[in-house]
Amino acid sequence: MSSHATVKAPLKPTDYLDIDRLLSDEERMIRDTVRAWVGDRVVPNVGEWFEDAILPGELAPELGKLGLLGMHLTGYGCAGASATAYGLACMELEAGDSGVRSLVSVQGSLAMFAIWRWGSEEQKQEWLPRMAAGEAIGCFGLTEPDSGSDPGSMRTRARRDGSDWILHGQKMWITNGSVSDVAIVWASTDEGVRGFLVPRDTPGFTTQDIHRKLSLRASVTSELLLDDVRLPAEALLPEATSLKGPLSCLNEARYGIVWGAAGAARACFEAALEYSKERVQFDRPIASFQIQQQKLATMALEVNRATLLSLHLGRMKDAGVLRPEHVSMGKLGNVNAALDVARTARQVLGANGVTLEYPVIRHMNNLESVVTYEGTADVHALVVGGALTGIQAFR
Ligand code: TGC
Ligand code: FAD
Repeated sequence: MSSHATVKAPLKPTDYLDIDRLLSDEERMIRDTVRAWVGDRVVPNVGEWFEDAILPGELAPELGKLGLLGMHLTGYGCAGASATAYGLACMELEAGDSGVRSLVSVQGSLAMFAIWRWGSEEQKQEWLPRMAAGEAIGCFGLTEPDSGSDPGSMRTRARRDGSDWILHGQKMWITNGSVSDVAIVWASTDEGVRGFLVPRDTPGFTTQDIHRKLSLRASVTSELLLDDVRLPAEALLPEATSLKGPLSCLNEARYGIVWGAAGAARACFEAALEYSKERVQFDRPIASFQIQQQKLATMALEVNRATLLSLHLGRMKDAGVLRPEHVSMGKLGNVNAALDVARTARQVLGANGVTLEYPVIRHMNNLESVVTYEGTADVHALVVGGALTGIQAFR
């Protein structure tokens, strides 16, 4: 009886495998709320933001009101949502633009998570409620000009001076850097890698935006300069004492990217599907040519595969069994898949595909950052390879 009903049900091109039915009512409701907000606030405007290289500041309080900042954290004004719900939100945000998902990832999974997981009670009380509301913005400074994939080689130093700390160094490629009220800065010390909360107006701390990016343009990316910045003892994240501190935060943000990449891929596929049915050449819609149908079928497969992988990892995270090595496989697979989908979709759109009138080339360019930040595809392949073989190939 049910198989008969399944055969007759119309197949949804945008949810080919009916992944929707694997979600709870609450998860669907959260997903639809975020999708509606993205459709209203991001989709109509993001081409212009991308062109002008801006991300309006008013988005953060709106995202706060929606409960999306530090969404999967508990207490301190955070929504305490499941990992799967958080993932679904990231998918919808990145279907709009990777820059908007980045804002949410860096705020919730990197800056807020660092304080939530490794901070003192006072630090949590001071920062988390305002950050959850989008009234205060955070950034996460790990990368340096000479220290990217190998953050253990960082040169930024922190030394004790009485009960104070003195920080000196430079951080590079920092999302939200110049718009942040607080920077989480990771530094090498005599006691290992430690994290510090550096409020915006601290003397000796300045930022400089990175311009001329052709990717993730609707996102602020900055350099952080720390010139003998003096900080009180209370600025230290007391519980983080090694590289494990920042790397634990990356697990959270990478998990969101697994979902986000599936969202960007879906947006590109949908644009290509729609275009292929409308665009007529040789007196036929281009969707009627076999070679275009093959492209559409391959894109649909990749989008569905990426979404299922995200959901599987989400369920694992909610069950408490997700490991960093699993997240690496997800980020590696889904971002590479999204790049393939974006590049294919761009070709389906012909010349129109190179303009900002359509979302595809924006996603395609954004994904070049996504495949690089939070650990490059090479880094994640090596994490997976290490887990498979037991042989560490980084050095
Ligand atoms: P290794 O010796 O393996 O480990 C050092 C310590 O860290 C622990 N650890 C982890 N802990 C939690 N989660 C993980 N994923 C962890 N990986 C390692 C490890 O157990 C050890 O702990 P302990 O207690 O013994 O100290 O470290 P390594 O120096 O060999 O490096 C390993 C490697 C290459 C995987 C790591 O360094 C790495 O992930 N590199 C990539 C760097 C990266 O992803 N940077 C991202 C910067 S932030 C960013 O890009 C934000 S963009 C955001 C946006 O806009 O959306
Ligand atoms: P490198 O590490 O120099 O790598 C160059 C190439 O060498 C890559 O292809 C890499 O895969 C390869 N490679 C490196 N090591 C190995 C190896 N052992 N084996 C094989 N191949 C290897 N960082 C932050 O801390 N906070 C942020 O908020 C942040 N936001 C960012 C926003 C944007 C838009 C971008 C582009 C980057 C951001 N980053 C941020 C930095 C990002 O995390 C780094 O760019 C990334 O970790 C890679 O470092 P790298 O660029 O120095 O490349």
